[in-house]
Amino acid sequence: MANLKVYGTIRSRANRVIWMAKELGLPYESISVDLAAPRDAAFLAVNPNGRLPAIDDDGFYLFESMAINLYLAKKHGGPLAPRDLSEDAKMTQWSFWAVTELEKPGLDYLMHTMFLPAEQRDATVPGKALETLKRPIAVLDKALASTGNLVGDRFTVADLNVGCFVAYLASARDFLAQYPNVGKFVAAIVARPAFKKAMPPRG
Ligand SMILES: N[C@@H](CCC(=O)N[C@@H](CS)C(=O)NCC(=O)O)C(=O)O
Repeated sequence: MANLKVYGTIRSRANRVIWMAKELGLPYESISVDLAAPRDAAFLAVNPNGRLPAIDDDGFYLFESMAINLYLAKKHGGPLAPRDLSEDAKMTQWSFWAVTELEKPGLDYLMHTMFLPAEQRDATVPGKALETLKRPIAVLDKALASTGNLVGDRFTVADLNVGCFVAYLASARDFLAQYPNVGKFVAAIVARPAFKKAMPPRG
């Protein structure tokens, strides 16, 4: 049995953590949690918020997807992990930034273009979400200009933690065309074998 238990499946924000585990080649056990049902005590001991994802890493409990991915990168090392304190700080910066700047408009876009049943979608939401995304995506475009990655010249947990919020923009072709570095970043991410295994198919 794997020592790493990931609460949540690819149909939740746990897909970011599953993507990370696959990038690192880590064996893990995926534990499905029914979000419509009352949470059981065993899961609440791991994440008292009752939200997904959370991990039980051989008795070490952690919640918040960005924190989990930073922890797994640093624990297992390799190219995805920071090499020094300044890389660590930048990876943390981009992870906080992604949640603050991208998550709300990103989810609005995703829900109303792909995930909600067609009859529940509001056709005005995706356009407003892309409007809100213009400012942070322009920042991202500039940050990617020199190496195509956010920290150093390699794919790291910073790219993964930001990439999980921008991969859905692959369908917003006209929008992405205005941000060529982000366009290349998204294309590279969705082509990664670990990403393909971890993410549910998108329209
Ligand atoms: N900031 C948290 C968000 C977690 C979150 O809201 N997860 C959703 C699933 S994608 C959830 O558990 N929703 C059920 C609920 O809020 O009760 C993270 O990134 O881990």
